[in-house]
Amino acid sequence: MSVKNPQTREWQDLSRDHHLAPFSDYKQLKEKGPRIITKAKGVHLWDSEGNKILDGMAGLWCVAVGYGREELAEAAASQMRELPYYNLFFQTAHPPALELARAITEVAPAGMSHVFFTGSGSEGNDTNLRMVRHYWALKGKPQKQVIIGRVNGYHGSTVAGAALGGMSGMHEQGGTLPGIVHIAQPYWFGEGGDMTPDAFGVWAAEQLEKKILEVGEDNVAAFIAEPIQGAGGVIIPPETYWPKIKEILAKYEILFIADEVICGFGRTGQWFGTDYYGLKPDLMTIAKGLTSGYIPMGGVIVRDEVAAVLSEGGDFNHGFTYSGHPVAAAVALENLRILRDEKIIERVQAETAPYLQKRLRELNDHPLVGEVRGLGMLGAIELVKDKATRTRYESKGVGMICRQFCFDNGLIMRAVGDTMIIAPPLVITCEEIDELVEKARKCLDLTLEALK
Ligand code: PXG
Repeated sequence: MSVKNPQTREWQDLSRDHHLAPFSDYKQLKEKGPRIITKAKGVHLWDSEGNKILDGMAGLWCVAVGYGREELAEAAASQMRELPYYNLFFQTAHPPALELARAITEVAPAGMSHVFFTGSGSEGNDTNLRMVRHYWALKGKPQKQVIIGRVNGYHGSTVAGAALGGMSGMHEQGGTLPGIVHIAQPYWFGEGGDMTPDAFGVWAAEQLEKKILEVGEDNVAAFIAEPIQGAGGVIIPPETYWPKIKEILAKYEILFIADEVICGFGRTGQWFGTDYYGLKPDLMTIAKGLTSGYIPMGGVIVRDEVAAVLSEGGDFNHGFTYSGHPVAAAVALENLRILRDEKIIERVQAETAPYLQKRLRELNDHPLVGEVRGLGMLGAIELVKDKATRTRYESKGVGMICRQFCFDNGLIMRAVGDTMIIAPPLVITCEEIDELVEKARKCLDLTLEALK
């Protein structure tokens, strides 16, 4: 790649010589060098070559309130001056973490009034794994160990996160653990075959019951799922799926962990994905939108019945140096204040999400598009060779071609295989949505042209 700014080359050399990047094709990265992002404001990024890019992914699904919010910088700076660090271990605490715990439970579903803090979503899911097993041990059922996840679910990149998730590429690289099993995902477009979406939704949900019976209810600790799978490709389950899962969960004595890392804090137009679907989780994993990504923080929101058992249980031998970090907590508190006071989630629900969904669906008429689906501030565009039969192009990598065109034309859209996905900042305006959809159409045109 030729560069205009000599500093770009310097940074790319640093990348090649000193940096091991997360989730990247190392060979390709070495050859091409990374794009260097240098600043951001609102929903736009700038790279070191001076290109302005609309960030259709809110960073990695996290920058809910948009870039460049002074209040968040101020919250961090003033907390650093007051108390830059202390921990929550061994019978100590500090005001930001405690006040944040209360603020989170004020927006969480009723009956979930305790929070365990972590540094990330992955650590949140590690916490879940240990917490549910500890819970059942305290209840006198230590054999309840197995956790049921889903194929193509994403729960993070620590060993427990990778193992709970259903990404084969991660399992193959040391990401498995005993006592974790997976069931089918509710991905109608890719896997529904001849079934109607509704019939497929019921079928996919029934796999949970089948698995509980196969493993034995006495051995199952929990089921973990994202209300809408994000990293798996914005997979919005058929309408029959969650009601059927709810029915099954009510029948068996197992805990339900809703991984709200992507859906939480407004992405669906409700505070949590479980609010949108009317689910009743026992534990909810949170991260990303909690701080709008300005600083790392995650956690687990815990239902009162579970918290009550834990609180009688003596030591819980688990926690992180940065659990509830005061600076992160101060930023999260301010971020929640912004979400609440500026009625950002209300605006998503009433105005911008309906507009985004309407405009995105206009892309259905494009010859390359097999399906447009979306909900709230989430969207997916399936790229296909044949719409009617949902047939993909044989040559893999149509998504990557499209993604490159997007990048080169000032739009960040992610490719999951041949599925293009978006999750813009929640503060995106209708005019910016127009910009997003127009750029997306242009890149679909360029992709189609390149395939000819
Ligand atoms: N659960 C879910 C549902 C996630 O989406 C995690 C847990 C892990 O969170 P941390 O903070 O440990 O990364 C995630 C993270 C992608 C992508 O390419 C998605 C995530 C992370 C990185 C890349 O879509 N999700």
